[in-house]
Amino acid sequence: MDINAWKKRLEGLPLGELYIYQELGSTNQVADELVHQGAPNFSLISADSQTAGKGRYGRSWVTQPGKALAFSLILHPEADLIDTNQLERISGLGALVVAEVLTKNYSLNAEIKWPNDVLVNGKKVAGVLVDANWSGSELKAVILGIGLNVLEGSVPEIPLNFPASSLEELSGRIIPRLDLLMDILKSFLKWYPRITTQTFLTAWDGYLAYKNKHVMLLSGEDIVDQGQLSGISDNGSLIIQSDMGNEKRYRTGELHLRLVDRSRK
Ligand code: BT5
Repeated sequence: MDINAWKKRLEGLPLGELYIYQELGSTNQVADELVHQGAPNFSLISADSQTAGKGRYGRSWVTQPGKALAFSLILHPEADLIDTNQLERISGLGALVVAEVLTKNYSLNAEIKWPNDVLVNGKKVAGVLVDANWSGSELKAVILGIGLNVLEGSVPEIPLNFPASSLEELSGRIIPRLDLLMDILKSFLKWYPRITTQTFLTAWDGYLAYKNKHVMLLSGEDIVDQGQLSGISDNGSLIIQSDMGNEKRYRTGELHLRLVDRSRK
């Protein structure tokens, strides 16, 4: 990766400070340290590879050299733009911008598997990780991290928690990583000021995978609920018409979704 070329293109966007590395432990981790050093809004931390990439709840995310995108944005949300009860929206925003760019700019069949995965043709190609940076009870910053499997060889050859692939394998095309990053950042800059609007929720809802399908909501291996997935609520919760007969709303937490194949007995 040509760090200077990346910096030059990225300088054309209205971002904060730019930190572009060949290799890092975790871009979210470094972003967290930079918040303490006063890094401004929209600062970007990007790495060609990560040696300790983070997934949710202590899981890990693998970023192989030269194959993927791994980056984090530091956000200092204004109190009226987002409050601490709405961090789900930032995670939704990350997934929305990736899904929208893949669909509109690259004609891929992208969907959001609530809460934080982006699927193409049903396979996971990207994950979103939002970390909050607190100073006592005050929210200092939010870190939006995105990992995206771009080229063949980006998916690690280890057992994964969900079937995964790369954009190259799914589309047969080599998408230049810097072009894709520029597109995603532009989409982010467009959507971020609208994060409290109904337009944002409608767009997010529009990319949801398994809409009107029967799903299982799990916490680890435990089934929390089963029912038909209806959509996203006004506060970014997932709405399920539960098999128990009533409508249920779920906030992120350590939850994940599986499609239930009802054709199988
Ligand atoms: C996620 O977690 O999907 C969020 C991943 C966020 C990664 C970005 S990269 C930039 C920023 N800096 C960081 O340190 N992290 C963020 P989760 O839903 O918990 O999924 C994690 C699981 O995905 C792992 O336990 C593996 O099973 C699987 N996995 C790991 N690497 C993968 C990859 N490259 N492609 C697909 N699946 C992967």
